[in-house]
Amino acid sequence: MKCRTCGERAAINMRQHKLALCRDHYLSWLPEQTERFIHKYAMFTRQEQILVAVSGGKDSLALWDILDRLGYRADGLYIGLGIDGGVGYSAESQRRAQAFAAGRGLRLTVVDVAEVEGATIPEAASLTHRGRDKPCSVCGLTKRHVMNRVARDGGYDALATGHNLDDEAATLFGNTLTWSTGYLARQGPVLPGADGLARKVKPLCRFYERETAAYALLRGIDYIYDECPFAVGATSIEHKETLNRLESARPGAKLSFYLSFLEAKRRGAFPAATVDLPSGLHPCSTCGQPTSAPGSCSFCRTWDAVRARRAERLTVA
Ligand code: Q46
Ligand code: ZN
Ligand code: ZN
Repeated sequence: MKCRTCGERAAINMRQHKLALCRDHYLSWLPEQTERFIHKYAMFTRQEQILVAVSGGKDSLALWDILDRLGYRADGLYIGLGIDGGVGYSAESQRRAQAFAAGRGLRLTVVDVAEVEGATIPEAASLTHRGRDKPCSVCGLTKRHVMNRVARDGGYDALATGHNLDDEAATLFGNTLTWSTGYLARQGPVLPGADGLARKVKPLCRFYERETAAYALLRGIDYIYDECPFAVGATSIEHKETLNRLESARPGAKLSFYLSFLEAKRRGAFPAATVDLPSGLHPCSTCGQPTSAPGSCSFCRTWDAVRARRAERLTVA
């Protein structure tokens, strides 16, 4: 297989795009496409300040690399969750994120959840009813809160995450199976900011996971290969497997599923009335972030309960 641009040996063959490229042309193709999507979906401009949520994995580091190369003003945010899983998951991913930032002279904010809130994510999960063995619910709630807080306090215009097409198609598939119209109405490359919440953008949402992985590898980015140990058995992974079977029978199926959804949305398939946010939001009485719950937001209530149980345990011990 030869590169379509220069005729050299291709490093990647993208059957779904009927396109094969050599290393160098692939490394310029992917950022060019990202730039196209940033404009197409009006994600942000070069004058705006972007906060990239980096996990130390391939997608978020590839995204930060691309935005920096394209000349966007992008800082990073790493959230230390305190997850070990026998592989030192959090410590290793933080090391990768910090080395990446240091190597390129980029600014990275690190928020260590245990330091700020008083417990790691797995500890917090074991101390609340929000999933004892599976900390994903506390984790998701905490990450969203921290991202919003850092974006607001730092005056960032947009919060960018490294979600790829496989992630988006799996979320879309899950929401379609349950016809969660509220979630479907809010899913897309851009979620506009409102009431003190930063605009959320996903510049890599049209790239297959293997495309972002190939970019990170060919670019020589040192990222953490391990998934979070708690991701095992997640329904999103089952959905990804189902979609992968579809994709191998019909290359391009995943992309077409996602793009047809965006087109249906553009034509009004999910009217604004189905969006439960942002109407009815008010500032949390404790942290000031927008919430629909009366009084404190669920982040503050959850972490207050974690700290109270932790204190009780320490007293008993
Ligand atoms: S939610 Fe769950 Fe992820 Fe948090 S605990 Fe790990 S798998 S990192 S996206
Ligand atoms: Zn080439
Ligand atoms: Zn709050």
